Amino acid sequence: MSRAATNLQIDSARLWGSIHETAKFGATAKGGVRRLTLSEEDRQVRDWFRKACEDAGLEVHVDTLGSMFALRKGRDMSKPPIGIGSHLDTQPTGGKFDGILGTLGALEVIRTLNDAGIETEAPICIVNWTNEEGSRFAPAMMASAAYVGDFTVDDILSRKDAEGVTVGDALDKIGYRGETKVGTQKFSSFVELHIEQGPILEAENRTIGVVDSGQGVFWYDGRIVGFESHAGSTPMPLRRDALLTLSQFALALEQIAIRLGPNAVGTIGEAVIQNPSRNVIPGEIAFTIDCRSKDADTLDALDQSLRAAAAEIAARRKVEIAIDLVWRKPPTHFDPKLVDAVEHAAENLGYSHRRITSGAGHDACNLNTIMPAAMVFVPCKDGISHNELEDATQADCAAGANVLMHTVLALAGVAS
Ligand code: HGY
Ligand code: MN
Ligand code: MN
Repeated sequence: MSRAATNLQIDSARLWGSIHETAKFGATAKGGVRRLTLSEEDRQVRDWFRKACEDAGLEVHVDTLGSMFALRKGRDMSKPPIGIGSHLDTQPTGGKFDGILGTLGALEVIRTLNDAGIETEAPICIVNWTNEEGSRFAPAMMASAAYVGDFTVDDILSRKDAEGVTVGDALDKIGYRGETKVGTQKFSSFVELHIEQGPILEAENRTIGVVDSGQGVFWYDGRIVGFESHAGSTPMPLRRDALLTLSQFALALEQIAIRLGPNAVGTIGEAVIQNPSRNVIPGEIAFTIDCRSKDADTLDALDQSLRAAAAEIAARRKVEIAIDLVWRKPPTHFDPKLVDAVEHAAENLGYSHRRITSGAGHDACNLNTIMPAAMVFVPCKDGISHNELEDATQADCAAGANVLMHTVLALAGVAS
């Protein structure tokens, strides 16, 4: 590799500026970002991103699920591109870095290669994957899951949000139902830069996480059917209270995850009483369950244990508890050669680093089922994410983008 390429560093101030410029799309009073997928705020950041890519000389195309692909030509266009990128949608209480760092870090890599006049052998393609978060429409990592064939495009287009709006309608509303068939854009490999969203790198004072694996994820939709009745005149022993049932199940889930830990977590993130009223005993509740482990057997044990707990509580309380598995993502083991390439880049750049498992799911986890994929992590403050307090340092973001860039240069090859 030429000396110029070997010593190449991204423009830290430009990356930091882009991160904070795009944070205005969906900015919240607490300093976070609320940019639900396919919302007006998502449209605004997508338009910004498209223009920034076009200004960087990239060819942008959009697929039928709204994922955006920005291609930088290589000397040898017969080679499939290296894919880089992440997502621009956020959680309702999201931050400035989750997903955004990986997408804008990828843009910064391209901007830096342009400034240096470096041409790569293979092309490079940035991706903004639609609906990584899975908050408005389930499942998470939705578009990359369809891209790898885990779901059909029609199934995904028909998914509805809490207001009954379909993915297809939401895409049309913001003008991002693209022409390109999902899966058209091929890659030789995919590398994603992301904040760790956990406390390990910061606690160990490491700059780079070389991600070699990712937790598996089970998502469930739950429904409890008890019996509405008068809050005043119904004696406690006669009640079939859906909310108290859920409370008992939630505590049981917590105990199951603790018992099966330390590589097991369980969360009930949504619970909606149907027809709520202050003086009616809740008769019906819809809720969600998110279970994770890096170990497949532990995931299965979580599944069996929570189902057994639900059955026991339902019998004791004379209610029905239905639990449907709506998404099953096995644990990820990233491509060893690609993981080595990330590690070599971090080593050569002189950054402290360590191998790490991702607690969060990522689009790279889906891509890894059909091509070599890997991830680069950087620390986030106090390990906080999916919270408006999410924060990271400019130096760490730049370090992550430098590792991404040098990993890509190693994979793509430098023509000039
Ligand atoms: O749920 C996840 O792990 C990701 O943040 N969507
Ligand atoms: Mn993310
Ligand atoms: Mn996230």
